[in-house]
Amino acid sequence: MIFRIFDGKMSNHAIDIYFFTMSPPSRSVLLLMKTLGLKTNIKTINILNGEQFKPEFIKVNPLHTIPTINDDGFILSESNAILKYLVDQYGKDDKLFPKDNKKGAIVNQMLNFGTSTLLPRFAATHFALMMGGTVDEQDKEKLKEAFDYLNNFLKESKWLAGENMTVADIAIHSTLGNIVAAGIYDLQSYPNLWQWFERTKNALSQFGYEEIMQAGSDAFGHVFKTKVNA
Ligand SMILES: N[C@@H](CCC(=O)N[C@@H](CS)C(=O)NCC(=O)O)C(=O)O
Repeated sequence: MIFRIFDGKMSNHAIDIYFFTMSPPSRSVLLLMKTLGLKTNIKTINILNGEQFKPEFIKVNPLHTIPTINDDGFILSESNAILKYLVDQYGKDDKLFPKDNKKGAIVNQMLNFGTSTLLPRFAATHFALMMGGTVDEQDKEKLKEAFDYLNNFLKESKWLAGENMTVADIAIHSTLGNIVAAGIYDLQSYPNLWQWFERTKNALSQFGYEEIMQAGSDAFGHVFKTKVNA
């Protein structure tokens, strides 16, 4: 029997998730759903083929971003909002997103760092290469600054926001997964960050890490390397 440390409240219905495997915020939401033991109905939106612009999806999310969920008619986009909603609505307890104001604020700080700093810096350094261009030195340094920030933070702390793993660990791990798979930056040279990366992977292994995180980042790594070496 699997010991489910993050058992969710029982939910009989499946929640729709508009998802693409290579998208870090999509993966963190899906992995959280699995961690909470929720039933999911995955609706793949292949953004490489422009499927996010299909009228059916624009009706659901006019901003055409994934992840988006539809929980029994309640439609929500923006991964950080979705992560909080799911823990509040279905978490057996508040470990993955503490209700305590200050603890919750640190989770928010890290989630916002993930989507407002890390994800754009990842995009600036990797998407230009995929399009056949070059990357500014300044953009490389900015990405390394983000690694340094996380590495220093993790000197004092086992997890990114307090004494337990939270949704911030899942979200930031997801973006770093694409960076590791692309193979340009060596995260192993940031020892605290690398140990935490492995720790998070182990903690999530029983909730579908391989099928969701590993498979998705590997798929991104493959496309990245194919385009860059073409
Ligand atoms: N801030 C959003 C970002 C979502 C986002 O940009 N998703 C990308 C994939 S990683 C996407 O949907 N791109 C397609 C598009 O914007 O048309 C979130 O955290 O959910």
